[in-house]
Amino acid sequence: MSEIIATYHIKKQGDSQTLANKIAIGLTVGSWTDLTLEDQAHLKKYKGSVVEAVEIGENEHRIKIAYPEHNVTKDFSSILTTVFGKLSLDGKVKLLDLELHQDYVKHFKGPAFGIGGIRDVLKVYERPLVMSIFKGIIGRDVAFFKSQLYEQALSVDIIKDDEILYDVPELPFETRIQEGKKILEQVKEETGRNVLYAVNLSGPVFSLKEKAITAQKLGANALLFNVHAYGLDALKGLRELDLGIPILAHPALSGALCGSDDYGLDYGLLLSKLTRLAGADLILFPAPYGSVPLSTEDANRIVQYALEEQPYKKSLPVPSAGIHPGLVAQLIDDFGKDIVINAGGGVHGHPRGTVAGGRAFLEAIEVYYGRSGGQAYEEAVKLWGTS
Ligand code: 1AE
Repeated sequence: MSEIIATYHIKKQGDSQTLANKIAIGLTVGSWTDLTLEDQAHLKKYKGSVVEAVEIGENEHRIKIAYPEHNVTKDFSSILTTVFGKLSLDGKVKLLDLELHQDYVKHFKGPAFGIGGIRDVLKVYERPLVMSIFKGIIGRDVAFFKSQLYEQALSVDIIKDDEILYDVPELPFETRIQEGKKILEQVKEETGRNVLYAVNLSGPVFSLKEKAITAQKLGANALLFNVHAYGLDALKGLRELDLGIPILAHPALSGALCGSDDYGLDYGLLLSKLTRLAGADLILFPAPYGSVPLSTEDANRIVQYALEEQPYKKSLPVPSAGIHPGLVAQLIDDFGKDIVINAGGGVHGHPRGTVAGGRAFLEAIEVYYGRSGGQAYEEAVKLWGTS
């Protein structure tokens, strides 16, 4: 019988084993000793069991529970409701990890492209990729959108919508895709480079599949998705459409779900392990030294889960938030070559504007690999420094 093993950190008065037994029984068969022998025999295979119950401090416990896999269905909502539904409301309990059996995991597709697929589209293999973000786009018109997209596309590999830009009358989703496609074709003609533009897939949850299909028909070549505002199963559903378009998972809202030491889920678990399984090709997360820093441990775990060997493809980790060219060396040192370096203000805030801002990141990568940089990088370092 395969099992889902959940690891918790719990701050609560009481003995670890008693707390663990209560969870194992309470979140599965409900009671055990009160059952008749006949019911026990029938319900044995549905009963959770304690794998570990350790007191790690005063009123502080690490508890691992194994849940029978057939108690849940093949979706995140059932897993999370079983292992952390009511329990998440029961005081200081943090879900640190979930171990899923390979027989179960095969019901989840994981990323469609993965690292290799994204690199094949862009034809960039030997360096980290560079992504930039639309900035100051709210309230703007199509002419502004086209001009900012064109400027970004001249130097970076991927451009993402601002995650707070939805399907608004000034800049409708369909217009952004159609006009964006033309700009990217123009850039391809002028520079020979392939560039991805991730349009923000937004709106009522039950319209998402239809909108994703429309996006594909209109020629979108990437989707941005605020997965944690919608839930992991929404991402899983989009991935299962097999549209042949990479999906970028934005971390918006995840601070509320993962930010506390005592409550919620581990950042690595939610943003990376589960989001990769759900089908994200790119996983955005706040870098440890940016404007909304995560801890180094959280960031490392996110990257580790995105890149570890699994029967499904790897996701590209995307350290973000407050990133500028002076941080490129640190990012590559810390997370390696298979990352996407992502910046908004660090591109558009360059003293000579957006095109030079994107170029400064590429020059910073050149400098990292021992080749000569250039004026744009030097200007960026003068402005932002190297830490
Ligand atoms: C953690 C996601 C980062 C993001 O979406 C964003 O907009 C960053 O902007 P900058 O680079 O901090 O200006």
